[in-house]
Order: sequence, then C-alpha cells, then structure tokens
Amino acid sequence: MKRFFTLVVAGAILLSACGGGMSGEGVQAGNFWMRSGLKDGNSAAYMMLTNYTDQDVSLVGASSDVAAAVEVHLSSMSEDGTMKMEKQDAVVIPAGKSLELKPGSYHIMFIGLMDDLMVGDEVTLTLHFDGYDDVTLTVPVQDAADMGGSGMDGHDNMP
Ligand SMILES: [Cu+2]
Repeated sequence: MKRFFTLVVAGAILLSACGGGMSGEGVQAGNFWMRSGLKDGNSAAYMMLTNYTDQDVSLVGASSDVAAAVEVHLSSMSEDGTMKMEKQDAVVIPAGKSLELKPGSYHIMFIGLMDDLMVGDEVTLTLHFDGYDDVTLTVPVQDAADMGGSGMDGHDNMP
C-alpha cells in the first residue's frame, strides 16, 4: 500500500500547485485514479470532488484524448441483481459538500481506449462544471484490486 499513499500525496501537491492560486474556490478533485485497460476497451476514473462554493455545482461532463468518448456514469444494482450503469447529464455536488466517485457508484467512463492503459501511466482528464471553470487532472493509472475496486461494477461488461 506504500505506493498508493505516495501517489495520493503527489496528487495533492499537484492540485495545490495548479489550483488557480486560490484554494477554497470552485470545485476541487482529490484522490483521483483510474483503472488500467486495453486498446478499444473501456476504463473508469474515480475521485473525490469537493465543492468549496456556497452554491450547488453540477458536473456536466468530462473529456480526455485517450478514449473515443468520455462520459459521467452512475453504476447501480438493478432488480435482477446485476450491475448496470447509466450516463448522467449532470451530477450535483451540493454546496460545501463532497461527492465521491467510486467503484459501484459515480465514475468517469472512458469508452474506446485509443491505446493500452497500464499501471503507472498518467492520463490527462478535464472535468466540466456548470457555471464554473474546468478542472484538469493528471490521473494515475492504478491496479483496481489495490484500490478496492471489485471489477464487478459493470466496466468489464460494457460493449
Ligand atoms: Cu460506466
């Protein structure tokens, strides 16, 4: 687990270095990571989003050039006991609160990877918010098993 903590610290330093000079404004991301994946396959990124404003802010999309499409998804258990996921047009982060994107719940979905994504790679990901500046992250690719991801939240079954 040592590697995990090292990467989290690196992410925090990166954020403070490029947070626009003012921490405590807008929405900030922490603890971000994404799954490895194969060319033409899919992947997903997870993170903690914190809304430092006094208004609700909506995450309305994301973009990255490592996949043909990048979408905000929500995984959930359907009545028949299988995981499904649905594209979200807007996910509200309540004023002053945090929203966790995690396996089995909200995530940033990468559909149609341009190339293999291996553990140790880094991916540039831009998050779009309604009425607030974009947030661009350098997301480390990690082993989902190390990160508590079960692999059972629907990503391995997506066409
Ligand atoms: Cu998904």
